[in-house]
Amino acid sequence: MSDPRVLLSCAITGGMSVPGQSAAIPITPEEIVDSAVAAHAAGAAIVHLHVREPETGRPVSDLGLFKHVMAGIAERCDAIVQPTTGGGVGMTIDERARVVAECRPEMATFNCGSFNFGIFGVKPRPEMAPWEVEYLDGTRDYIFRNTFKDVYRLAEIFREADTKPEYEVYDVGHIYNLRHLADQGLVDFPAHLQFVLGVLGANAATIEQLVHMHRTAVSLFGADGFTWSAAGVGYPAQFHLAATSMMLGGHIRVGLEDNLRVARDRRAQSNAELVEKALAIAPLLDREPTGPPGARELLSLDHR
Ligand code: KMH
Ligand code: ZN
Repeated sequence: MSDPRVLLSCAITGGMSVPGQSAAIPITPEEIVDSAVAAHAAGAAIVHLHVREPETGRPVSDLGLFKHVMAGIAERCDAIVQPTTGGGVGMTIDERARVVAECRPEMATFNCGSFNFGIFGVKPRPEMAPWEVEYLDGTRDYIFRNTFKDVYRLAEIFREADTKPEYEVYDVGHIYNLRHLADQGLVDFPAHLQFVLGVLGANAATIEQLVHMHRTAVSLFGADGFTWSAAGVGYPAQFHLAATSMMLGGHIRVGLEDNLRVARDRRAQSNAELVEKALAIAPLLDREPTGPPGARELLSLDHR
């Protein structure tokens, strides 16, 4: 029998959505801290973080905001705090990874390849400011850049900081990119992979594609070479992939970064609500939600 423990990561606010999409999206540092602490209380072991300009809600990578939010969460709970290195349009990899170099978090995201990232299909709403509508439409021409030069450099920064990468793979080719990095001696094992499915520009959020990507990873790293989690973008993908992942022995990610609905006809009021729904499925599948201490053990983070 495989380990029944399942760890949940909650992606609290995101770096692609805009505030007018949902009033539930936390914006200010205080809102982000409160939402992360509540997600932890609901059962999240990891909180995955972006930060936003407090006045407008525009996604930014401001180091001061990251420090403020990370310290605020650490004061109130023991969740694994996982900042993004996704950055924003036009930023260099060193700028994107400054939070890793300066704050040396236990974990941070490590994106494994370049691809289109389109959210221009989101309908403009009356709540959106003009910049938000422009921002969404601007993703018609947006490439999420993670070149080989970028990822080689990123690997160096993570090693120097002793930060564990969560390898974000959005498509099958990204898993081969990761194998390439491993062949260069740039990956420490066991690695932790996040299969992020459902972004327009990468792989679809279907059960078949999740199974295919998981199998590909097993063929490249061996079943003991990695731990993994699945993040479905959109509704009902978020919960369908969570259930599939739990059946296959994986971990799960939910949160307002990836999905704004808790039921077909109901928008989520909070991250905690999404966490509660996903974890309610766990016992039905003989999986036991584990908090930060168990997650640190599963991810070999306890040496720090
Ligand atoms: N900024 C997005 C294109 C992550 O959190 O590492 C994706 C992103 C992923 O930022
Ligand atoms: Zn993210």
